[in-house]
Amino acid sequence: MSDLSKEQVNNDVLEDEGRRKFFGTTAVASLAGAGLVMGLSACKQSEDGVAGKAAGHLEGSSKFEVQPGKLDSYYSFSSAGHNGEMRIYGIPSGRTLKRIPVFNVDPMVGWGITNESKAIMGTNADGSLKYMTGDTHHVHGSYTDGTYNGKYLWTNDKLNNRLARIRMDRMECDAITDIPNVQGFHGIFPDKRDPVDANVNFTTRVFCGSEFASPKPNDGRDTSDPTKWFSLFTCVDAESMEVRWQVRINGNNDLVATSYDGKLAASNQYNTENGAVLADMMSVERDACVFFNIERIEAAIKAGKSFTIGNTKVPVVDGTIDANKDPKTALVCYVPVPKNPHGVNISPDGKYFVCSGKLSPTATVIETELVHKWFAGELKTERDAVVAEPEIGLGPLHTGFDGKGNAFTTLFLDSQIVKWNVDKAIAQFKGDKSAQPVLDRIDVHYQPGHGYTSMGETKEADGKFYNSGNKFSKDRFLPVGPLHVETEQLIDISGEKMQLIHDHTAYPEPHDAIIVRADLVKTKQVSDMNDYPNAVKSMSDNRIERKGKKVMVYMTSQAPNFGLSEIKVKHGDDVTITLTNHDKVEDLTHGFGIENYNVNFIVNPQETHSVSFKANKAGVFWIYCTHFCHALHLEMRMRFIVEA
Ligand code: RUQ
Ligand code: CUA
Ligand code: CA
Repeated sequence: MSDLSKEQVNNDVLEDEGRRKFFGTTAVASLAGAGLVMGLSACKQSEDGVAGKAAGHLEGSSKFEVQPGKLDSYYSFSSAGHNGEMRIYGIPSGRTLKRIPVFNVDPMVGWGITNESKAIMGTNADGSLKYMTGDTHHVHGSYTDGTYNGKYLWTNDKLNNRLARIRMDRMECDAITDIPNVQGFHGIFPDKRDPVDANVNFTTRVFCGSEFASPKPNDGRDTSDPTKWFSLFTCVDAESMEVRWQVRINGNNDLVATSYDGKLAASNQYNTENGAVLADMMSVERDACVFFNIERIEAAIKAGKSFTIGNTKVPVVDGTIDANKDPKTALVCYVPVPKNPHGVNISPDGKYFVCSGKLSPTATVIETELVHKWFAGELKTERDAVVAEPEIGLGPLHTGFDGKGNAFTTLFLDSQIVKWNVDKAIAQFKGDKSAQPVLDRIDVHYQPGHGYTSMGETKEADGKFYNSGNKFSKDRFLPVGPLHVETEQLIDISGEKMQLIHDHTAYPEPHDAIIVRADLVKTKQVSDMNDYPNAVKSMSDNRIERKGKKVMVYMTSQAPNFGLSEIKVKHGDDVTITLTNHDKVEDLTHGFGIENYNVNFIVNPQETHSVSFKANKAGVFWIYCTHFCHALHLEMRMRFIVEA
């Protein structure tokens, strides 16, 4: 540990005995144990004259109370980490509205249990799920002309390297795509413009970064030679969800952001060293923010300047540094930023990308226009695209914007959110000594990872709310055993000073989220029976068909009845049950569970779902409605009889 960082640790402890001791030392010590603190330089908070407020004050919070019967004004769509799902919260209340199963199995709705959901998730030849788990970190919505159009959400699976799409009208996953030849698929960002714009000659895409280099193809070759491993940046078609192309890069991709003009995608890199072990990944002072010139990449692919990997058909272009020395033809621009940066976010006016230092107490501001100039050959070095690098605090990670020129960055080590002004940072970088970019700090509890503002990733950023997604909750809630709940803290950013509104809980372990104005989201509250090709459309269609050992059961539900009173099969039969809910009333969902058969799913009004399983136990097994639907809900049951 360097002397500076020791001093910082001591300061942390002295400044505010109780609280800072609690997290400050543990966090810095754990990083120090990993040798990480070496890269940190001290950031004296007194220098900018802005001290963190002791939080816990709830001034102004009642102003944001969502009273009984009133609705939230925003949706927050959140990832769920290694729980594998996506979640919806109401903002400002922080109430959980829905958990959308995506890469995980969820008996609440039968995700991973019904044939329809298994088809989306992907199955092996024997019908079992290919994967039952995932790790979602990033959620982004589809755009038209720089703001959300309410059509789709996407999220990544870092664990099994898949991109999932959620239909926003139903808030259900409708497609999952495997990203080939990558590992550690992390950041995603869609285009911010829509192909319906006649001036734009592309279809909407989703850009995907991957962190971990791996052998190509990863079939057992080169396992002991990491110099041959590399990472890929991937483009997926937003509509077809097919993988369109990939770019071979030096180093890794972490988070992803896109420009507002549809021309650039950016990704921060913490491992330009291509290190396979920790010490190597921290060996250089500067890593990079890499910019992908989408137009040139697509032109190169059109011109056939691509290769493929193994049996994969996806065209791959070469975006390595050596192959992109001439800016005028380069596909990729590597802008150096200090050190192991994390997070890349673009300001709502589209002018600046901000990359946080993580191991440097700085945020780096890169001007979009100057990146374009580099590609035009009009800039001396890549680093000349950097227009500011303010010192903002320790462990900066993610940045949100208020649309009024201010940035809000999470400081993991300082357990603070810092508000800083982009123009002032630029003036300071130019040499104006009077410019003080840091405007305010607020303590959060504890160690924030992600932070995001209301509409902050759109040109309609409204500067109302900031949500701090904290990584440690420690003492903020009733203890519930060793696995702690996470804290999310909502902050009012409408005034000069940030004000804590409230803490709300999040089941582990969300990462990034977006906050979307409620009027942009139009859901369908009742399904259309015609959207289900296997619907059992008439009550008189309730029947059981047999073909050899295959038994097909077609059934309806209407409160408080199932369309059949029993299903009789033989031991060893392959049974498929298709159930259509004929209830039309909003909220009238039925469940379908078979005792001791591990079958459990729901049908919302007018929906059809099916399950297939082997009747591998003889006997009488009650089928009952699992979802409360009617005064006679308990009576809504039937028999599954398996003859020996
Ligand atoms: S990345 S802190 Cu996906 Cu920051 Cu989570
Ligand atoms: Cu149908 Cu409960
Ligand atoms: Ca590094």
